[in-house]
Amino acid sequence: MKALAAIALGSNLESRFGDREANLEEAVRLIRPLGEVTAVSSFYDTEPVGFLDQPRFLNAALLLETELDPVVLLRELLMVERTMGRDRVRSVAKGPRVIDLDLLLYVDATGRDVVMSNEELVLPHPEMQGRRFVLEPLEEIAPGMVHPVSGLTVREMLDALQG
Ligand code: PH2
Ligand code: MG
Ligand code: MG
Repeated sequence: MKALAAIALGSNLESRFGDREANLEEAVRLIRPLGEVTAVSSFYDTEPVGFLDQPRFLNAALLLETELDPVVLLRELLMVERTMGRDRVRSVAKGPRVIDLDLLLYVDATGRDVVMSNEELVLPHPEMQGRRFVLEPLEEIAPGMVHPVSGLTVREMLDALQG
């Protein structure tokens, strides 16, 4: 058994690859060598959340079976962001970006849900349960995946948001 990672994707700027859709497609292409991409959600056009004065996002989620441990996987995802031209040094926090890749959930090769927190990585992603733009795409491909702290499934977390 390999580990299973749930990853969120977002884009709200054009890049040398093209529009937001082209950016998500390029990111999926660059993630493929990190393991086996077993599902990719539809792309969702979403209202910016948090920092409102920025273009609308295109959001998606994917599932990756991988042999990389969570921190190594995170570093690879950040490398994909950089390869695609994301500049974290000069950008506004939560502001416009060519590509954002967030590691949401990680189930290790023995089936254990990873819960961890250090300066490099927090798992599960601390904001996932409050974000419709994360839960809606993830629900499409992994409705029964469980948040190991709350015990809620992705579908239940989404239902709790629509309240
Ligand atoms: N990402 C943010 C802040 N706000 N809003 C939407 N709709 N989609 C995002 O991916 C997003 C956001 C910071 O990562
Ligand atoms: Mg993010
Ligand atoms: Mg991010």
